[in-house]
Amino acid sequence: GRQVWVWDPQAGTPEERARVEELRAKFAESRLEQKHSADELLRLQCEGRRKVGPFSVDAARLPASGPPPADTVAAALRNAMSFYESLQADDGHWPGDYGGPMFLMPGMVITLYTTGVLDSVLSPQHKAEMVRYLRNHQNADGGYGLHIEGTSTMFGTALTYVTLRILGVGPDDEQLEAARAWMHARSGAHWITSWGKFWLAVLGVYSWEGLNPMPPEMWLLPYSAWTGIGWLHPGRFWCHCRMVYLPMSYVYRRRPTFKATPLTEALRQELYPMPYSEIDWNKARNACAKEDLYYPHPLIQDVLWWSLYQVEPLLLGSRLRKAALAECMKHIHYEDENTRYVDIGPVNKVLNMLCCWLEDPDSEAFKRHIPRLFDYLWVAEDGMKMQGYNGSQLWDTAFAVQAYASTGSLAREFTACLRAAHDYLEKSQVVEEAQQPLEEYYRHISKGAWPFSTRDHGWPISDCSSEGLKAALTLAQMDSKLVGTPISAGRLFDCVNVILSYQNGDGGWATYENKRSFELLEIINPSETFGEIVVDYNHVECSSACITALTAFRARYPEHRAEEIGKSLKRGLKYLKSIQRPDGSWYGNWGVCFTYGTWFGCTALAAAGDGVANSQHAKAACAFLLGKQRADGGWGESYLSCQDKVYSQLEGDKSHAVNTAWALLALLEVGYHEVDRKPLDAAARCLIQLQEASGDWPQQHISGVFNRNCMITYANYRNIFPIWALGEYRTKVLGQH
Ligand code: LAN
Repeated sequence: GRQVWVWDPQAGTPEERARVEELRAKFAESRLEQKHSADELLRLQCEGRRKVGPFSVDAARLPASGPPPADTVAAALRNAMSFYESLQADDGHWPGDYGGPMFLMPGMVITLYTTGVLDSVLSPQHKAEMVRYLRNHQNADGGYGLHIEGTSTMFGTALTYVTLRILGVGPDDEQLEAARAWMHARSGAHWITSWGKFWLAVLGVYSWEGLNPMPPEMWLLPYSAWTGIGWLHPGRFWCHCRMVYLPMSYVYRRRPTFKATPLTEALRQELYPMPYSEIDWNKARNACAKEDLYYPHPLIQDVLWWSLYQVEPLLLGSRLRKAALAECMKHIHYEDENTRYVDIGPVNKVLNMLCCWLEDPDSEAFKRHIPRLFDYLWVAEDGMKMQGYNGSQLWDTAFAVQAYASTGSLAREFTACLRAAHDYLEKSQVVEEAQQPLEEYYRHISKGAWPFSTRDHGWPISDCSSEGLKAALTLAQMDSKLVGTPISAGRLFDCVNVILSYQNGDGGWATYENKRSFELLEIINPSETFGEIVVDYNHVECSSACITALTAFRARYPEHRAEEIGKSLKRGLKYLKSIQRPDGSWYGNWGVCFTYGTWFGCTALAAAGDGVANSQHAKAACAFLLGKQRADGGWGESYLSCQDKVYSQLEGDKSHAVNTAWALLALLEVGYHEVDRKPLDAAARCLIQLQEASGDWPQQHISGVFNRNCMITYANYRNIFPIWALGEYRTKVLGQH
């Protein structure tokens, strides 16, 4: 599953290279209207791999109303599936763009610069592609967003600014002048969010005095809840939050001052409208541009940081400091080794690398980090970006399998593709626990789980395990001579064990671990731009995926842990119903947004036998969705839904293929076609109309989200979900099996 882009000067024919330039130029021209690359470079690379098709679909001849003819639906599906198969990698997964956030690459570039390895790690071509990317994603007002679709923020602007400067762009560059003007008009770069302050301090263009305390001594607190203070132990935080603040607090306590360079001297002048020496660092601690503020500090936080700030000088010189730093490094090395230096995400990846260097610049650990940086980089026609994870390999593969299988007899034409995907599933299941003792490192069990990306990464996740399990069970029902030998029962039992262990006391499921603390702890979230990062909360997606996986498993292995599974499902369903909103929808936490959440909600209802015929919950969900259907038969939801938590329609008259697919799937799950098939016919027609002649769907607005406020690209969704929805529509409504 590893995805690494390598520069090959000999690659491609002159015509192909001309096509690449054309794609790049097309993107650069359209960047202000269309901020997503369509991964066309990847598609270009895969041209010629297509085994069958293309199948012509004459969308123009679709009847204006009524159901799309069965042969048109079949042709659209064949076209889509044969196209998508051509993008599959040899090992069975689907590579794709997982970019979107704009605050990731700066951390990597700053780390490489301060550790002195920038030029030996990044080739001139890497740098050129990174610069291309950053240039392409500037907003019309000169600033940069938190993510590619976002309005300008200080976090995006100041970090992108310094990154471009490190990558060799001069201060007189027109784009940088505009970015500088944007910052200066808003008081200056010291109004950046706390994570931005951290990176600027590492680079030496912001003072450590201007940061709120991040004491690594937290790691020395007792963990036990009986002590009271144990509730504040970082081991209870959401793993992403814990894993980011671990290395950050290490660096913060060491307060390294890197050698000033002419560039850092220049940046001290460029970033602020006033002389550097006149900045009031104590005041800057809590300054945050209004454009960035999503989760303002509650008063109690300011009091807490103020008090800690007063004792900071004592801690800096204390004996505790040494013990705290040693404890942090112990956990950092553990994380590095257990993820084979991939690390849980893009933020702690580069932070851990920096810590290893601070500990010992010649260390083996630091060297081992370097090749794994490339796992996070991705090239598309908009340039090179740092992705939000080392890819979404397992997640996409598990969905793709279920999508293909939903097409009934058509799936049998794509068994080679399914076989390869099966192989990927088999190879990426986590079969060993992380290093023991798990409790000492606050790790949940992993044996039997599936990760989001690759086995090397290996962090277990509740819904990835569940989607992996469902995909494995789906394949086990097919002809093993065609799709490969099923994964052994023992390994599926291990997976079920993990899924059961994840269920929380209130019946819901969170992401990587159990919920270890209270929601109230969120009041110490200091990030300003991200919401709900401190605790591993329950989610409709995770809960629904676990419910449907356990249901599918029980149907296949009715004897295994029958009583436990029965109880778990009851509690799970009760929880899931309890979080349905009064309007019938569910709020989606990881996709845009109510259409995504409601699809998961409906899938879980259906697994329990709840449908429009017998369940108020299902009826309410359908009423919600139908109320949002658009004139073209589709759905189109804006990412603003995620941050505002209120349904927001996309502008324009074109619906979004991915939202439309989710809504259609949700309605089919709970059997709305038995009440009235017209809205479903219209949705299917809309999907066919949106499809391109190649079988692909266009990359429309961004579909993924995390922590309420930051968006992330799921390039594979535009293929997977329309196939899945049309597949279900074909079998359930048109009755073609
Ligand atoms: C992901 C990606 C996958 C995603 C799903 C499996 C889709 C979801 O159902 C559960 C949550 C999870 C695992 C998830 C959590 C947050 C992640 C890890 C990400 C969105 C990918 C990037 C993001 C991470 C937090 C980015 C770094 C930023 C921080 C605020 C630490």
